[in-house]
Amino acid sequence: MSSGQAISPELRQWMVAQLAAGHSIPALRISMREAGWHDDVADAALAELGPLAPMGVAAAPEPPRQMPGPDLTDSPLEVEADGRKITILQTMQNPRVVVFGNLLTDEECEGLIAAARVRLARSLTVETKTGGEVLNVDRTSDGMFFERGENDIVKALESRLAALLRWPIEYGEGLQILRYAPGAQYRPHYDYFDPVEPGTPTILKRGGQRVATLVMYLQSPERGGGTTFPDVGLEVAPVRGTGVFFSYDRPHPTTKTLHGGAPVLAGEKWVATKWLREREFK
Ligand code: PD2
Ligand code: ZN
Repeated sequence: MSSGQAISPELRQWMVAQLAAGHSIPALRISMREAGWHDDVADAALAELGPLAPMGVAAAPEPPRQMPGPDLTDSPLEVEADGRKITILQTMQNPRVVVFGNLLTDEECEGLIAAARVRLARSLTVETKTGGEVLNVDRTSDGMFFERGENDIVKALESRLAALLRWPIEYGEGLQILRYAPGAQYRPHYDYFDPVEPGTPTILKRGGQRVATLVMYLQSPERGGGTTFPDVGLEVAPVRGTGVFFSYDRPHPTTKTLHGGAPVLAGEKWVATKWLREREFK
């Protein structure tokens, strides 16, 4: 191809999603041009989609075969990961949610907070319209990211989570730390990247979709700050050392993984979030 831009599976998936959402082919071409795709790539991709294009609705993206998550066959009360006994406090099938206890020691929580505190900035989220990062009015916490394996606590925690969730360390994003002051919240959202947004194919080039989230509580607020799942009326209490895991086998609201951080009413809430991707996140 003269432009050197390849038609990736993600680009194809995004195009199918656009058509499924009722966008016309000319509208698709305009969106692709705005997202930086050359016209010859757009035309080649549309031609390749060919007879599929008019029946985009039927061509829904396939869910990945394997999903991260703990081995809960025989309903254990605890699961061992890297020699640590992690307790299973609560599970839900749809959405897939598991609440873990004894996930981190108090020292690990304090160490992560101390290392993150000096690097906090008002949180950015990935902007799916362009693939860049923007200030998000829906999230009023402060945040930062650790590199994968950046320090000993991060390394130990990542190894533990890989064992617990049976997902390679290399498929995880760097740990995100968020601090919520009183009044701060994270309005309900999905953690996957919306397939209909034009910036999504660019984001997905690095590691594919997000397929699961683990929110770990490093410091409990005095009141408020639960993690909510509005579709099912679930609220997980933000207790230090525990965490809530949820997975989504497709980037779609049918996963019921809409979730938010309720406003902190008193005290400060600190969390660490680990997002897991479909493939290696380099
Ligand atoms: O801090 C939370 O409870 C929370 C809620 C929703 C964190 C996230 N989402 C996240 O980091 O994606
Ligand atoms: Zn989230």
